[in-house]
Amino acid sequence: MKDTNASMNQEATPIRTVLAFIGVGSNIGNRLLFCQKAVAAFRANPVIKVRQISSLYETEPVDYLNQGSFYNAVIGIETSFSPERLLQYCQHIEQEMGKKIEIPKGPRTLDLDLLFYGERIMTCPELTLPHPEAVHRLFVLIPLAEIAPHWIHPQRACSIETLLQHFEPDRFKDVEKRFELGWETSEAQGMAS
Ligand code: PH2
Ligand code: MG
Ligand code: MG
Repeated sequence: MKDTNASMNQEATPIRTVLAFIGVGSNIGNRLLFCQKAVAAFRANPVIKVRQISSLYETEPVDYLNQGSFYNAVIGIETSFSPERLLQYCQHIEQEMGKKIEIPKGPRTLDLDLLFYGERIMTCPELTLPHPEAVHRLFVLIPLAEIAPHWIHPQRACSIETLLQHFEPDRFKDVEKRFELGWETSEAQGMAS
């Protein structure tokens, strides 16, 4: 009896998990399908629980302008992976989808950006948290505000909703909702453009 209790207690030891947000983007080929496959790959990993999924938006390219429009979404996941291990898993999914970057910030089949890992702040050659570009990108902030409007940016010490208020109204037209939640399931396939 004693032994049983001991092993039960061990099994019940909570594993510390963190809420992380990941930006999903695609602008080559079947963009909807690549984004769907990304969500499926996160769901397939036992160390990751997908908690939130934004709508899927069609967005005008930024930074490198001579490329097609993107499909972008943000997902919220809970995981016990370290940031480095989570980044590795994101890169693994990107490779599976045939990501090849010929031009920096240029076209890609699938891009997965680690935006926030809890409140973690870090700067390494491989990974900076929070993602330094997130606050400048409406294609990140708009979907993120949909699933986590009150999330506090640990460096700006203000919410996503508040960050959005700093953008000129006419910039919002570059981020257009294409698919409501449910896009991540294969039934949405018929709607692909
Ligand atoms: N990603 C880039 C460069 N430009 N523009 C939009 N709209 N969406 C993106 O995901 C994006 C971009 C490089 O990762
Ligand atoms: Mg990116
Ligand atoms: Mg990237």
